[in-house]
Amino acid sequence: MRIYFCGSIRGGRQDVVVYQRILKKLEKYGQVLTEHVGYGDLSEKGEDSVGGGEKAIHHRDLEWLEQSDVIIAEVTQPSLGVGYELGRAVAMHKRILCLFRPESGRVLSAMVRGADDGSLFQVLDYSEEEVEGILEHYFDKLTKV
Ligand code: 6K6
Repeated sequence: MRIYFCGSIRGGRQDVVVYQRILKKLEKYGQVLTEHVGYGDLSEKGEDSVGGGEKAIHHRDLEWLEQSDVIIAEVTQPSLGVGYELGRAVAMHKRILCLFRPESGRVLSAMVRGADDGSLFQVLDYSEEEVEGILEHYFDKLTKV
């Protein structure tokens, strides 16, 4: 299974430790195409370490999105890029799970929460210590679909 993980880069790196925890778990379920989202040394500038500039990043990420079987997005830290990826993934009819931590004090965008259709697009509220269990449950159900 190919997994595309979305998390904030230029939107702010406050949750990088949570991204790393999610990525560690996701690796058990398949090939994660976007491990770089969890890099601890990546700043909010989101430097282009691969070369080719922002067009190349956009092009490559959309190719990975096309190739992915499931998209997991941590959406607590608002990010334009993650919102964009989610919109593109919906248009591709991809299976999407958004994870949000209400204890952050934030309120999730209505455009994300309102997209939950109980099937292909799901939004789950969670607290950090629950994340592994939530992913186990999600992927268990997915493999039985
Ligand atoms: C190189 C190594 C790590 O990061 C880079 C360069 N920047 C990006 N590389 C790959 N994907 C990116 C990069 N910047 C943003 N994205 C994508 O947008 C990721 O898949 C994230 O899910 C999302 C973050 O968007 P912003 O708006 O918070 O940056």
